[in-house]
Amino acid sequence: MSKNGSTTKTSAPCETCPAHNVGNLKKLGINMDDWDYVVALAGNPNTGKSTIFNALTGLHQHTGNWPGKTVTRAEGGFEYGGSRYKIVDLPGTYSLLSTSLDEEVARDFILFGQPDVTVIVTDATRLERNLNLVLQVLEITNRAVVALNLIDEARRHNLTVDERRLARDLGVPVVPTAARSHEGIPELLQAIHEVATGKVVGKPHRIQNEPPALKKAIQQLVAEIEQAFPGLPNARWVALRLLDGDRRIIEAVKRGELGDLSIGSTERVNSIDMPLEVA
Ligand SMILES: Nc1nc2c(ncn2[C@@H]2O[C@H](COP(=O)(O)OP(=O)(O)OP(=O)(O)O)[C@@H](O)[C@H]2O)c(=O)[nH]1
Ligand SMILES: [Mg+2]
Repeated sequence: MSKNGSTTKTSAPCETCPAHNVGNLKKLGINMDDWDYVVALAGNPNTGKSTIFNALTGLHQHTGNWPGKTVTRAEGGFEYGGSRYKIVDLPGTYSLLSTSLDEEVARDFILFGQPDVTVIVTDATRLERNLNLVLQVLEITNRAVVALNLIDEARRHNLTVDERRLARDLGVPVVPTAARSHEGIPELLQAIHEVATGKVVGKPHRIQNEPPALKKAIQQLVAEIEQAFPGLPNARWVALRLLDGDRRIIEAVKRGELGDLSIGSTERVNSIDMPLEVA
């Protein structure tokens, strides 16, 4: 039985030991011309995404104890277990259905940036609220890891989270972390590596029993969307949003812009919050 509940693990025990591999972390700062995998850091505002980003890259993204510090996406790199990773720090978002500009940057990248692994950083002291976004992200990808961050704060408030049970229920790895003191970072790195390389395959629970009429409508729309936008990931998600009347997605389809949504957020990257120094 793996620590990741219902996930499947096939590697030898020694390779999966975080202590064995942590010395392999090489912080690459902004030097990442080529990479093997892209990792997105998603999560509600103020959950410690930029703190994790800094711990992994050696960069100095702005952090602070108020929501909304990161307003554009920032990129950095690290090397681990023989692979080069590009990691993207995103603005906080409560929902993939959000409409504010900051939140759009995050949403567009998660949906259309095609990250190899999405790390969903949660606040262990406010888990219930944070699970909304976790469940939405797990609707669109099984290549995810949940970081149960601020676990030190949770302990301080005498809150305990059964991370094994949570991993089993969600169907993806869950790693407790206290990013500010680097607690759990080796385990998080290992989980990212295992998902990126396919050693661990997530099996999120998804709603299966849609009413027949909805199922048919989704099938029809997915076929049309895939024809209009070949290679688009998450055509099913787009179909659901269209059926839901999501104005931005309707506009994007009408204008033939769907495939460009992730490019749009790249263009929004400006100098406001870009990483500057390597530690
Ligand atoms: N006690 C404790 N504090 C943490 C931890 N991780 C981050 N922090 C603090 O929490 C605050 C928010 O951290 P950030 O990394 O800026 O959070 P963020 O998710 O990037 O925030 P946004 O960009 O606004 O979405 C900062 O004051 C961090 O020092 C942790 O594990 N434990
Ligand atoms: Mg941030």
